[in-house]
Amino acid sequence: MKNREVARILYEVASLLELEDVPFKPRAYQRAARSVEACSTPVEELAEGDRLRELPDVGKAIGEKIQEIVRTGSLRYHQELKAKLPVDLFELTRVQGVGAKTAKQLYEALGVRNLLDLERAAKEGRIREVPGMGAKTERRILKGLAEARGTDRRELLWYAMTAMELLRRALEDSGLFAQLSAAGSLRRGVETVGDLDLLGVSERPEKASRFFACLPEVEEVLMQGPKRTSVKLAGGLQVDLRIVPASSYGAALQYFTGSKAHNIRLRERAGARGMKLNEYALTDAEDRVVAGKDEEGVYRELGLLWIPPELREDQGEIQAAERHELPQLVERSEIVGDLHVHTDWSDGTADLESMTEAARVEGLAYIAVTDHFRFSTTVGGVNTDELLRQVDAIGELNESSAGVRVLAGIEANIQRNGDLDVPARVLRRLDIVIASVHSHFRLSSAEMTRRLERVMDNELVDVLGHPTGRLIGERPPYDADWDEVFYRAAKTGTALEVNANPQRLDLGAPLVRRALEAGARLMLGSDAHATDHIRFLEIGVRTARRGWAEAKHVLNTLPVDALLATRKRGGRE
Ligand code: DGT
Ligand code: CA
Ligand code: CA
Ligand code: ZN
Repeated sequence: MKNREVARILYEVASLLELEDVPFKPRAYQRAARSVEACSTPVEELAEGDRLRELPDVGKAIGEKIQEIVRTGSLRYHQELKAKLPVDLFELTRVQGVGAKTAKQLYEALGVRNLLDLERAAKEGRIREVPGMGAKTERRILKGLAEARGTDRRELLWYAMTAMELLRRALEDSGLFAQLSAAGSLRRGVETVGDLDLLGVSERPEKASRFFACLPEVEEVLMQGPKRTSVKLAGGLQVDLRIVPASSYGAALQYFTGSKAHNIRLRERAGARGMKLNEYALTDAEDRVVAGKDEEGVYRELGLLWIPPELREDQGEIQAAERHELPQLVERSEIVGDLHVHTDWSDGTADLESMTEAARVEGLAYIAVTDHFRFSTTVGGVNTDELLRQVDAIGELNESSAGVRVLAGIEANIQRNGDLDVPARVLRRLDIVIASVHSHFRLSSAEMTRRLERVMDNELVDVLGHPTGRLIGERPPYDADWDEVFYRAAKTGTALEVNANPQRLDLGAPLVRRALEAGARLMLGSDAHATDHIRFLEIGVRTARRGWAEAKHVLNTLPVDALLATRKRGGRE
């Protein structure tokens, strides 16, 4: 264990004690943490030689705690304290403007547990609603978040979409725009977005662009004019608004949607046909406008079907459009169930009934409750008894409520050797089993591949959860031979998850495409830990579409009985 990780636990203990108003101790832990962090010798080495006391600010009591951490990988005292406040205090309090007290308040009011939750709450304007906080606190936190991760970070798709929605609604409500659309990477559904691109048509471009620059979300105006306005939002995200004549709207939308690689191919194609394509129009050899007011026209005049933005990456989509062989991409409305949902039986914030109700509001016909199975290093999670009680509770819920059907499931942990931590007799009682890697991330590619193959050989495993384990901008995928894994998934009939959590989107689009080529099937899961997370499904769908997925490739486009019949162990017993 690295000094930094030991220090992190000590820092958290300090914050938790501080919240409990324990005198003196918090500072003691803080100093010890700093001392561990600053020490160039690995604490493991010091602990081994019984030399921890050599560390400045580490006394007998804390020395023993460090021993425990080094020996067992965790600290019981820390876990006990954390049970009362299961949030990532270390991460949260690193954000300027968030102390332990604020973190606690945010957890109690909004269920904020980690940076992702904090970011979401801030960007969705929910922090200002918390009693005693207000818009100023929210702004400060947004600024702190932007600083905490440097200015050049790309925005996760979900937040970019949230910001775009706010802007678009405001602009539409102004009545100043005859047409308006998102363009750029956001329109293509890319998992991270560098800046937002908006395209509009207006009869009063001067007024429209001034209106845009004066929106309350805008923190800084970088450039303003009737054709182009660039601003920065409070969260640091840049937005470009371009206003074009109606006759050029389609050509401009095509151009500013990109991708650049797709546009280059398209321009080449125009050239080869004696035409010219730019952001104003498609013109013929005599400079006559052939198309420009809508996108369909541009593609049509180039001899192509209209290409969905998600495919515009120069990955064969132009050839497919030419041969009328574009995929029938899966749509959000075709997703009838969410197969990855957590409740407060494990680390979710909402109870079974609330999650079910949220699914109903989202128009779903069924959900699978797949809480975490308890294992030593995570807080929360159901054990065998609780899981069986949950199965009964789900049975009762299904009896009493017509409407959303609830499947009993689990998100089991894949152990290092590819076994699950849940006994098979318990798994047999469940409708659906997701198996996920939550530990031992750093195996060799060969060992990880074998591990995943072995778990998919298990006939009780229906889905491999967030298959690569990546966290966008934070943790790379673990090493494995993915084509081997996909091949085994296809062979064993194990579905691969497209986890729709904004920071996961795992499998990502390129791997989705390879998985489909190997013949594997997908499962879309929101991995919801709160009621409004079910809406993440939207970006799961966007990711699947970018991987050329059709409805027939996605399990949860099936009605529930057909879905259950696809399992290796067959339909309902
Ligand atoms: P981003 O913002 O980094 O997530 O990615 P995009 O794709 O939104 O890129 P952005 O905002 O720089 O430009 C928007 C679109 O405008 C881009 O997808 C294609 C088009 N575009 C921008 N610059 C060029 C260029 O130099 N050549 C061509 N062909 N297209 C461009
Ligand atoms: Ca952009
Ligand atoms: Ca841009
Ligand atoms: Zn999960």
